[in-house]
Amino acid sequence: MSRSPAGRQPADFAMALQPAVARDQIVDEVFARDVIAGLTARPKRLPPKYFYDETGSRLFEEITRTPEYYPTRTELGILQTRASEIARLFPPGAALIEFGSGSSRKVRLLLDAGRVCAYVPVDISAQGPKQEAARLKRDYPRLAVFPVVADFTHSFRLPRPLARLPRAGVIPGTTIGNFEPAQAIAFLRHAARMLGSASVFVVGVDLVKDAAVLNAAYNDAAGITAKFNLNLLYRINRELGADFDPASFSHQAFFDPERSRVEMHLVSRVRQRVNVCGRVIEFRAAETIHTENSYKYTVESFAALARNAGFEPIETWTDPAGYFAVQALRSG
Ligand code: SAH
Ligand code: AVI
Repeated sequence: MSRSPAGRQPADFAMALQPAVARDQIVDEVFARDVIAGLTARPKRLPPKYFYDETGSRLFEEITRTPEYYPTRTELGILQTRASEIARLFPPGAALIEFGSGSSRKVRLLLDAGRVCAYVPVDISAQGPKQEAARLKRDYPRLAVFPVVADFTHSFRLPRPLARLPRAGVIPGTTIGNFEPAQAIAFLRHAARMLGSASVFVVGVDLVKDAAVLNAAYNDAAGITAKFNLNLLYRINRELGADFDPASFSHQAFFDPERSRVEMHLVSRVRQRVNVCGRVIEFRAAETIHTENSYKYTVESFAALARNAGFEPIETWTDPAGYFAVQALRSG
């Protein structure tokens, strides 16, 4: 099995915090290395962070508008009613760091509460933070916005002016669910170090629910999630010169109640060979590439995970159906 230089499993599936890497290296060498490591592993897999090129980020936004994908509108509903309560937990004049900011849509509700003087959107996708920064500066003229394009599974530098400000953090969108639980703990510890002691971290957590609801959310009738999943193959072709035939793969997503996660896969419809970075990758018919896990927690199981990472849960808000939780944690 091909391993990354650090000897770790590929990318998000086994996060290890490493020195910061430059953006162009992420796109080229690290992407190629992670793809080869994932496609030569058994079973085959690819890290979900690579979904988010320009097309993938746009498709994710489309997913959030499908009737089946409840997490976004449910979390927005919680934030709409609880934003001022949540923001009251931030120290006045705080810098708010958002991990995986995407369109920065949800954070606006927290910014509206007026406690925060600086906002740091962090995202692996270059489009999100930079485009949104201009709009945010227009809509919040007194807010300092410092967009950061970085992979938050690695350590990265915070903008210098933040050194003097108290910090708070937010990771909405159940992005935390895309980590293995052990990696979620490692990520939370890393975030705690960046935020400083006794700081508040607000986490969006998708909750365990009826399998039919979960299966529908990741298999929308319009096929947007399928396009989002298959876009990974188009991206590998475009950026790494591979020759995947995306039409010969199909989207698969299902809830595994034992592991409490939705798994996404790309299933090879036929026996085939694909050339990737000078390697020939063989697929059996029906063999899959495991592209994403999306863990679903209970309020209690997530609180236990957070405690394991040195955080104390201080408040939890849920929607009336109990589909989603926003948990405020305080670092030790
Ligand atoms: N916060 C938004 C977006 C969630 S989608 C919302 O709640 O709707 C997940 C976001 O995390 C995407 O914008 C993706 O580009 C980003 N992301 C995923 N893995 C990442 C990583 N390893 N480092 C930085 N950003 C990442
Ligand atoms: C960003 N992440 C939390 C989404 C999720 O639900 O796991 C990504 C996604 N995958 C398929 N649909 C949405």
